[in-house]
Amino acid sequence: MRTLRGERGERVPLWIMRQAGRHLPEYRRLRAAAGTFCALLRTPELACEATLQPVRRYGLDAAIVFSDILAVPDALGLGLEFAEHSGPRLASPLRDEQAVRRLGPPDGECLAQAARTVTLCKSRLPPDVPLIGFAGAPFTLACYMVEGEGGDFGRARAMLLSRPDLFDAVLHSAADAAAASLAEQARAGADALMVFDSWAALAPRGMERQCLLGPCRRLLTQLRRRNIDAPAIVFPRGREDLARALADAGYDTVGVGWQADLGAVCAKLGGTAAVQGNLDPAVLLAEPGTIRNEARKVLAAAEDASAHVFNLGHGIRRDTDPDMVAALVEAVRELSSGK
Ligand code: 1CP
Repeated sequence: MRTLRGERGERVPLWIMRQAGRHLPEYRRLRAAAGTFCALLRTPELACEATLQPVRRYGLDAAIVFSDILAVPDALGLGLEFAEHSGPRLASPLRDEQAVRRLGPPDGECLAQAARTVTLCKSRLPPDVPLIGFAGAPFTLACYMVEGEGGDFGRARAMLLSRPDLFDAVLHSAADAAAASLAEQARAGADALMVFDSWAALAPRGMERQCLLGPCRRLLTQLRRRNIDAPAIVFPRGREDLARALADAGYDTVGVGWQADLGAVCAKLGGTAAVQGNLDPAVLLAEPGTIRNEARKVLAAAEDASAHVFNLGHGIRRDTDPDMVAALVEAVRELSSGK
């Protein structure tokens, strides 16, 4: 928690994006027992168990609540479904003006689901392991809300260019709903909050203020206005050039994607925010010697940051061997102690 606020501690803390998920055999068993991904998400007892699994196995320094960024579009009435082979999708994407104009506030009961998982997790986590709540950033959420599913987001990009007024309305709705969800998670006990802008790189050049910075600022302003003071992490994957502007907007920590130059991002931040990241997830497919070397490089690149939370530069791959994750945890602990 101190690191997220920019203080260096006795070692560099570590957690892993998508640490709860398919690379873990115990997650695959839990998921099979739940029947569907949505059942797992919507049953606090099971979602709590998924949250705790990686913490138990690896002794990580933080837990992240088991939920999904698509829970917010679901709460906005777009209908989350999970197709076993193609992944999550929204049943009613926003394809025309009428659909956008019909958007209302998020369903409270829907948002309360993640909050109930948070409460349960907090009651079961060791007191020295903070819990991270999260939501999608407005742009990434808007892309899914218009498109309905992952891919190249062609329809979303077309709406953005042909009807910027409509896309703006989607961005506003996404920002407000994400802020409401994060506020609920914080009130339920989430210690830190993370905003995933996984598809930030799809925003057209010259439109970053409108698509990325403005909406991320709006989200954070709404949180702070609700008196939520938990540290906020933002992950502008592929647009790390915006790190300084996001720090100036008030984000405490900037997550850095694996393709970005971590040292250069730290230099640009000049101590205005802590950094999180950014080991290439593919490194975990290698052997412990390579993992240790690459971890050392990441730690060295972040040496000039005000503070550093070690993480991958995107989610862990499902074909990762848990023993290699354990090797990473051990390497980071050992290499960073004394920093
Ligand atoms: O069991 C399964 O098959 C489902 C796999 C899975 C999991 C484990 C999905 C589907 N979501 C999750 C959980 C999840 N998603 C968490 C909590 C667990 C943890 O991190 O340990 C988090 C933080 C997310 C965030 C998320 N969901 C993002 C942002 C981060 C990122 O990876 O870029 C995104 C883009 C999603 C959408 C999503 N959910 C699931 C999939 C396969 C996708 C990608 C969809 C697509 O674009 O096609």
